[in-house]
Amino acid sequence: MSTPNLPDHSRNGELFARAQKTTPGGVNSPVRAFKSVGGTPRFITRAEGPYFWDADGKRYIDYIGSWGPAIVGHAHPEVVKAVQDAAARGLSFGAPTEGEVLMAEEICRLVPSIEQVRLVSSGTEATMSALRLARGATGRDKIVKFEGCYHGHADSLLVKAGSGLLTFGNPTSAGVPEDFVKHTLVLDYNNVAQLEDAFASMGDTIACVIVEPVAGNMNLVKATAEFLRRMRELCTKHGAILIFDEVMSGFRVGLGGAQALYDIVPDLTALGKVIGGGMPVAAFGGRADLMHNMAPVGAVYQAGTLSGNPVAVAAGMTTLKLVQEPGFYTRLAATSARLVAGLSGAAKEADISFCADSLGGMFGMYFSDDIPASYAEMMAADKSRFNAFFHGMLDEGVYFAPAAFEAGFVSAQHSDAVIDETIAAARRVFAKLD
Ligand code: KE4
Repeated sequence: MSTPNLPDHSRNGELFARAQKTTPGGVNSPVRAFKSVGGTPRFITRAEGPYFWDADGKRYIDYIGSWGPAIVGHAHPEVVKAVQDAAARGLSFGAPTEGEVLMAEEICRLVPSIEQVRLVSSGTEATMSALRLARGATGRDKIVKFEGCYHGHADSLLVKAGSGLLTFGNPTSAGVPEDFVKHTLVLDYNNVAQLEDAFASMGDTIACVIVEPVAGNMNLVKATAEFLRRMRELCTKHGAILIFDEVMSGFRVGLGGAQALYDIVPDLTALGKVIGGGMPVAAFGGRADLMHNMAPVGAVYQAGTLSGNPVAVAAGMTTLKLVQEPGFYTRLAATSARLVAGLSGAAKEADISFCADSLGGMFGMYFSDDIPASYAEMMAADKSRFNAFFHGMLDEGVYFAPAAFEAGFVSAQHSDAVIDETIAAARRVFAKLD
């Protein structure tokens, strides 16, 4: 079992020590630092299909897939070729390209609620811009989000964020002035009564509600159909904008995202991850009448040097082509279901309190008796047991998210044999868990 927090003289350990001299925590995104699980982060040297290899040459079955983008598998030859061909024509122009038009048309075709779309470079930019648009279009200041949901690191959204900050047990980021969050109302996920109370008391001052329709940043927690239906009704009644943050669920839980599964039409949608195929592409879009508020047409400003970057768009477009192959999502859902059933069976054999859930190509694992339906239920899960399981599986060459509060992801390259190898490893690890 890898021993967290002891001196690590591996190549990973050397790189981690070196990295911390020049970069806070040695990482460029906090969750990568293994703070929540302890131990040494693995520095990845290359990846292919369902695998990646660390600086010590060890191979892992990868269940984060870059936190969602690697849905067709790492280094897919068609995606790599598209990137190489695009790069050979120049990396970035700061001027419009046909590729951006094709991508915008494809997104509008695949997500019918999106009539107009703006490409950006990260999920944070997408949600931050959607919020500004909602406030600009309504002239209202208040926004509603839900505890445990994470929408990126824009100031007004770093309030009880679910990913990263939750991992650090710090529900509100330092450096965010009280003024910046006084308009942000944080409610409980899946709590219909609370949502109704909020709208009853201040509905006509609410600019928007932003929600992960399938939450993946407090582990996987699915919204109830009633929660989303009622949210839609209340937003419509009070003239508030409904924003679905599908940065993670978009093209992950199904081709049309969570909005297609739940049959709910949001006013705006944020996308990311899969639409970049591993390169920096994200987007926000929705009703044309709302999007016409965006500069240069309207008064809501947003911009980006690398927005719609041609090389990144080439990776995203090729990925969007590949996920439309017949049966892609049926197979992906069957893969995560096979994993979830196998893990649950292995835990049961070892008499471990554990359950798991999946939706499309994403899954959640919980060291608790029941699948959580809220942030509070998720927080009650046994984190220390998750951490021991995480390290046991890491030793076995299986890489799950390095935090109990994250969802996991499979790819089209996670074959039954790869899943079965994972289950066999889990059986050995569960048997050793105290
Ligand atoms: P980025 O700015 O990281 O591209 O996207 C922010 C974001 C927005 N909305 C949702 C629903 C998200 O899941 C994310 C980012 N997700 C995390 C995974 N928990 C990214 C991993 C990280 O922070 O390093």
